[in-house]
Amino acid sequence: MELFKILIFLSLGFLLCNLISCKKDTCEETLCQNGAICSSGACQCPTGYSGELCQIDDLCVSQVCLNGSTCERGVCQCPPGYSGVQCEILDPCFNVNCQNGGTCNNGACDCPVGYSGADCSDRLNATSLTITQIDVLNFPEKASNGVDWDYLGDPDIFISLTLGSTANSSGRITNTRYDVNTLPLTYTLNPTKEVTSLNNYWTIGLYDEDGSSSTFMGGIYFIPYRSNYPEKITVSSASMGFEIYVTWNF
Ligand SMILES: [Ca+2]
Repeated sequence: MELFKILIFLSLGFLLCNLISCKKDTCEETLCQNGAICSSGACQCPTGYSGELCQIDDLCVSQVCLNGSTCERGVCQCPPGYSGVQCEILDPCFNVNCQNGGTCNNGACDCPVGYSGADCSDRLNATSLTITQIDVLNFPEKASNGVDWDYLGDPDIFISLTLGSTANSSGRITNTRYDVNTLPLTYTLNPTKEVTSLNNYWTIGLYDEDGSSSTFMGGIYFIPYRSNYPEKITVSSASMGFEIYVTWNF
């Protein structure tokens, strides 16, 4: 019974083979390239290719490709880091890995403030900062007793900065801006103010200039150095706000 089944299978196979043609294909062993079609054992090359297997890219015959690049349709395919018609240009920043937000410029790292070294991996410690500008973002509309700062008009504002957690008008660092009612108020410091003791409290205070005396409008204490070296330090409370523009000194 089993033998009979095998015979049936073999017969069917022979029949199918004759119907479809089991003649050896002369193209079976021919590995035409670049999309060429094999006909009677010969590769029929598409336009622009030649050679027995159509392996020759005609546009690449006279094209020189350097630095391990390969030619395709007359164009050099450059390896990473290379460019140019012949891949002759090496990007000086290829494989240059600048750390901590540094950027590569012609092969060298430009480091952000607070970092140095060839790859910006060296952390620097600031010894001081220099305040160049202070923007007053907001100030109390009225005094704590609900009265306007000045009987006539708006307050005449100057800024103080003192070491410690208490404001003092003796630490005045700006001129007075009179009758101020528009925000923000920009004070350019001339001279600039250098601040050391970067891990201690400093207090920025606002005063209303009133002739021989001045009225304290409010103040906020803060620690200049936290964990990075920003271009401006923002200090704010519910009723006051400052943006302090600084440069860090190392
Ligand atoms: Ca005043």
